[in-house]
Parts: sequence; C-alpha cells; structure tokens
Amino acid sequence: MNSSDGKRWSTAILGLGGNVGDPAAAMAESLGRLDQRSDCRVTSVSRLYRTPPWGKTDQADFYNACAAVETLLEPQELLAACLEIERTMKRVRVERWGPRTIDIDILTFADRIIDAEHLKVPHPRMTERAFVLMPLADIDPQLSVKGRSVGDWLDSVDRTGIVVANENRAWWRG
Ligand code: PH2
Ligand code: MG
Ligand code: MG
Repeated sequence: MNSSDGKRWSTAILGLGGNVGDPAAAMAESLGRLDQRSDCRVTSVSRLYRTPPWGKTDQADFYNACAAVETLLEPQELLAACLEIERTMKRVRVERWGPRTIDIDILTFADRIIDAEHLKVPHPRMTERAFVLMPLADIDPQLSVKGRSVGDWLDSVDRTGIVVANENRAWWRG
C-alpha cells in the first residue's frame, strides 16, 4: 500500500540491545515509540534473549532482540529516528562495544545495500553474531543476507551462553 504522497512502505529489520539499567524496558519503550509514529509500524518482534557480552567481555550480560518494522522513511531517516530514541532513553555510551542502556541498529532495509559513512546495510557484523542471528531467526530464518539464509549463518556461529529471557513475543507491549 502506498501513502498519498507516493512513498512506499519498506520492511526494515532492527537489532536492539542493552546491558545497563533495565534493558528490556528500554527496548520495549523504544519499539513502542517507533510503533506510535504514523510512518512506522512494528510488525514482528523476536523473543527476548539474554546474551554474554561480545567483543568486550568484562561487562554485564546484554539483553537482545530483533524487530521487523514497516516504514515510509528512507534508511537515513529511520537511522535518525532510532538515534533520537536512543538519545531520549539517555543512552550511555562510554567506549566502543562497552556498556549501553539501549542500542538500536538497522540490520537490513528491504534488499538494499548501503555503504554510507554512518550507515552500512546489511549491518557488517550481523552474520558473525549469535546475539543478532538467534532473534533474527525468530522473525525470518529464510531471510537471505549476504548470499546465505539467516538459518545457515546461525549454524556457523557459537551460541554458547545465550538463553531465552522471555519467550512471549508480546514482551514489548505495554
Ligand atoms: N553490542 C555491542 C557489543 N557487544 N554483546 C552482546 N551480547 N549484545 C550486544 O548487543 C552487543 C554486544 C555493540 O553494539
Ligand atoms: Mg550494535
Ligand atoms: Mg548502534
């Protein structure tokens, strides 16, 4: 369906994570804020996972999830919307891969390939990370990313320590 000004709905998939404060609440609020926008609708959300920290390991476990969002926004506009939500959630980001209250990444945007300074789609490291691939497989294990399905990528990564924290996929709804 098209809106009256000719824009088209595209499906983007977001990765959400956090390990400071109440990450599940921050992720739920972020998804609620996106869904409230007239130009975005959250159509599918994964289960909620608790995941060991990746990259910098001497920090608290993360909570991670993925969400499919239909949007009229362009990728850069969706990124701006996500960053604005991160800011309003008072994200703390001291160091790369370090602790944060909420991180919202665009993993895929329709079948687009984007290589801009602040936005690389598909997300360059998503196919190496079980904390992304496990929730993504809840949404669409057949989704093709960089020439392989999400399910295939998932078979090639280490899932050690990842547990389902909430199996009710409505966990984000208030
Ligand atoms: N995000 C990072 C770095 N490390 N580890 C886990 N388990 N989950 C994350 O979301 C995560 C991470 C940088 O964005
Ligand atoms: Mg990230
Ligand atoms: Mg990010």
